[in-house]
Amino acid sequence: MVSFNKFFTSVYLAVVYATVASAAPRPSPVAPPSTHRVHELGKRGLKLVAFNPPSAFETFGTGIEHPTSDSFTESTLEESAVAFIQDRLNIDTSDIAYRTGYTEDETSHAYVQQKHDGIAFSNSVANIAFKNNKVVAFGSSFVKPEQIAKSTPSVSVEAAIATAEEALDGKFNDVEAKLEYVVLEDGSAILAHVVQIQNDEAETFYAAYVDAHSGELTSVVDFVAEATYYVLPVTKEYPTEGFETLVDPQILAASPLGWHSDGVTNTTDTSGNNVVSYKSALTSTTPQSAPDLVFNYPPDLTVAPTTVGNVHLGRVNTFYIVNAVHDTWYLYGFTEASYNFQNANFGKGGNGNDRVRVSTQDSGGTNNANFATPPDGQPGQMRMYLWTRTTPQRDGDLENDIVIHEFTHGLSNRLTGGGTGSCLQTTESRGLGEGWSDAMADWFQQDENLEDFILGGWVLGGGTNNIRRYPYSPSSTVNPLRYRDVAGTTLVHNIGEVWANLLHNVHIGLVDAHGFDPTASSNPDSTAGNAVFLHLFLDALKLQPCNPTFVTARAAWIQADANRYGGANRCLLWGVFASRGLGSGAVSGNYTENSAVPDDCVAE
Ligand SMILES: *[C@@H]1O[C@H](CO)[C@@H](O)[C@H](O)[C@H]1NC(C)=O
Ligand SMILES: *[C@@H]1O[C@H](CO)[C@@H](O)[C@H](O)[C@H]1NC(C)=O
Ligand SMILES: [Ca+2]
Ligand SMILES: [Zn+2]
Repeated sequence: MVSFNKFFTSVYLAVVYATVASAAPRPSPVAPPSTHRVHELGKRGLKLVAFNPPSAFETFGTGIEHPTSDSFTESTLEESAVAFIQDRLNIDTSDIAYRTGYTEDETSHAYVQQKHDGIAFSNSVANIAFKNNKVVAFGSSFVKPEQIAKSTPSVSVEAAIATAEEALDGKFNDVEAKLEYVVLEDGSAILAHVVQIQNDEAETFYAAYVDAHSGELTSVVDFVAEATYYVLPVTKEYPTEGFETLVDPQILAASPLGWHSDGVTNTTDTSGNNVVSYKSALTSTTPQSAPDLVFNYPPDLTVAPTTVGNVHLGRVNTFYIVNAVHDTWYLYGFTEASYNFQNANFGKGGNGNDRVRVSTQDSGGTNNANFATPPDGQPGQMRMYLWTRTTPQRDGDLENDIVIHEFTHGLSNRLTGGGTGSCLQTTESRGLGEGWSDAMADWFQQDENLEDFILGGWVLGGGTNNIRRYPYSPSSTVNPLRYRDVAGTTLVHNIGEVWANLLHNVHIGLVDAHGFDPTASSNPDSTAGNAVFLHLFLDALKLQPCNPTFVTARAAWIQADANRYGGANRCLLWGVFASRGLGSGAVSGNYTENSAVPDDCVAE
């Protein structure tokens, strides 16, 4: 966490320097991949890389003073925003165009564009938040272009439209064309005619940017969204944290045809290549609420989960979570070849026809959930139940940690022993299985603060309610569980708690060492501690033997680190395991504790 913040600050400073330094030469901007999107366009497969300058972002806690702090209430939002940017970036007010803004919950948000000769920049923007007359946040991709094109076009708008129609295989839709500046990756700003091009048959709809001096198509904005879901984002645990509208959350590297196609059949409901979410019968899915894969079923948590809208929401949320988790795991190595759950495998190995079936609000039980993992090639079966501790009852389908816990049984059972679904059968290994499931739910819902983690709090009524005996925590006061506590119990969840808490602490150790990356779930190349953790998690499952023990599961983590990171985290891992009695002399079978680490890991 510490190192990530440092990194972030230095990036910000570098960007601000580039912005305010006037004549001084600067290196060409090194654009991270997130500033690019490659579009494949039209019938000719034309490829265009759209560039968006990196956005610097600063937050200021309770806020900082700004030029109109003292007169904020008499100033318009536009005046305050323009004055702040003018002061902060040291640029002329004529280069700043206020676009829009609003005030909500005592916070005012202003959205601004860069401008030159009265013409706005399309991809150079800023946003400012004011609270209590102070600035609390500032984001900016403003640039100081090295070259800027003349503001009078030398190519006609008609010629620009013809170029765009040809390249994008569509028709100009008569929405008035406009002139805008566009910043390119080389630091220059071109003048562009912006025209909208549509093709209803091919379902394409673009804003095309045609250089108003050279006549070339330089960039596009793609308006077509593949799908929209109103759900609880996978990074949140409880419905009380707020549902959100997510547009195109699928990761194409993991689900190449999106979430609603297996290459043969395309769907418009909560069934797809990775999962089908249904109620009572496999065919009883939730349809899109509007065309083009919009799934918008807002919750009403004041009425029973079994009311129609809430049933829909349960299916949509589990459909989304299983897909999102499928995609993240895929990037970290749970693929067709390593026996994952998909109907079509696109020729990439493994057995197909085994997408996950999620039975939502299943009537077979209450106050629980489960997941059955048959061998690769047969569908995984998740059953989610209603919880009866509250009035109205609560639906486990809406509590993401429970859904992720269950799906992780599929991960651990398929990766251990090579897809048989038969290698977590002993009491100890089933206990470890519960531990992986809790630890995975914990991983998805952490941010850089790595707080103590409670499982199943909301379905039990919220507050400090916890399905487990203790929160997961590095503190031995909050969570005293140690390796020796495995002795004498055959309760798999109690055994799992020991393992999950060890992994919680491994996660903290890795993030302390390597920082936290909030994009890790879609970025397996990240070197941050949370990404390292997930790699080791999956790698170790693949390495460990059939029916592992704490001792062999520990050895698999250490080997996974040797394989992937050359043992860079070996002593860190030993240190965490030893801290709770799973040191190098710990004994399997009778659970005798030991706090030793290998000699080369002994601190000086
Ligand atoms: C089905 O969906 C895929 C992926 O979005 C798309 O490429 C394909 O054209 C669609 N097929 C039909 C018949 O609509
Ligand atoms: C645990 O097992 C080990 C190895 O078999 C043995 O040496 C040790 O005495 C045992 N400890 C206890 C407390 O039973
Ligand atoms: Ca499979
Ligand atoms: Zn479980």
